[in-house]
Amino acid sequence: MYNKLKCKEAYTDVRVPAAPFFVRLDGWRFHSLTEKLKLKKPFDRLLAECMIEAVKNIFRLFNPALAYLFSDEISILFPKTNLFGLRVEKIDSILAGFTSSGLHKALTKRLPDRDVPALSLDCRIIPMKNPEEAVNYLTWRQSEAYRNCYNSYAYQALIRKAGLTPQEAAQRLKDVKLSRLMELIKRYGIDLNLSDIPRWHERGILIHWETYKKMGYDPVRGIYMTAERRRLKVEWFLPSFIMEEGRSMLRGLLRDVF
Ligand SMILES: Nc1nc2c(ncn2[C@@H]2O[C@H](COP(=O)(O)OP(=O)(O)O)[C@@H](O)[C@H]2O)c(=O)[nH]1
Ligand SMILES: [Mg+2]
Repeated sequence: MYNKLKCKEAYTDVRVPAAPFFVRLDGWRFHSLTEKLKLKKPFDRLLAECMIEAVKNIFRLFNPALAYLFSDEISILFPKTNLFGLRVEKIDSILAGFTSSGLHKALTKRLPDRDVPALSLDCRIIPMKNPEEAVNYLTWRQSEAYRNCYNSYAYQALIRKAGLTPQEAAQRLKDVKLSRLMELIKRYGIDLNLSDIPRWHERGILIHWETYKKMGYDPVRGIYMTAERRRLKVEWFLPSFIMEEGRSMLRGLLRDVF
């Protein structure tokens, strides 16, 4: 009888065909979460810093190669690995769990006077064939970051400066092209020029390992030596991944991943 029930665990053996792969996490109903927490609109650095904190914990636990984030989404690239036997249910649920609890912990620490509600991110897996596909994936997500950025500024401009209700503003921005979003922002004059929009609002944030040399005392040999160490680097000022500078930066970071 119990064996029959075991067979009903129909998805246990669904596996990612092969690593490397990205996982992409997205905040569930973060519109309402950010409203409840009264975060700054359209961007609050505190949220980005807390997302980074949650991602750093994933690096410490599971050693991915790099992560890219903007708004409430995070893409994390795992190199050749046998993480959880590549089982989809395990990877999705455990990564979503750690990221959600890590973000909750970070927000609670940074906002001690606010009751941070329970929160969750969803999680999906995107297998990668080669470095070029990974570069294209990141370029695609960065194009979403651009879109999200201009959409958010235009939305705020329509509400604050043009007097539209949130519903009217959302309706007005449906299926609007990037160039039109920029026009709207200029027309309704947000308080800064387009060129003053902080880079990370527009292009997102990248987290990756970097190696550095550290001088240390070797007590066995009784001498000072330089040792190679690695640490996490957070890039808040990214180039565009469409341009050569951005693409060669990504190719460099992906060199040992495939
Ligand atoms: N106030 C504020 N809200 C943010 C920030 N980053 C993301 N959000 C909110 O999170 C939402 C994320 O978009 P999406 O995933 O499409 O919507 P969701 O279904 O509500 O999670 C945005 O629409 C914003 O409302 C931020 O820095 N500040
Ligand atoms: Mg979301």
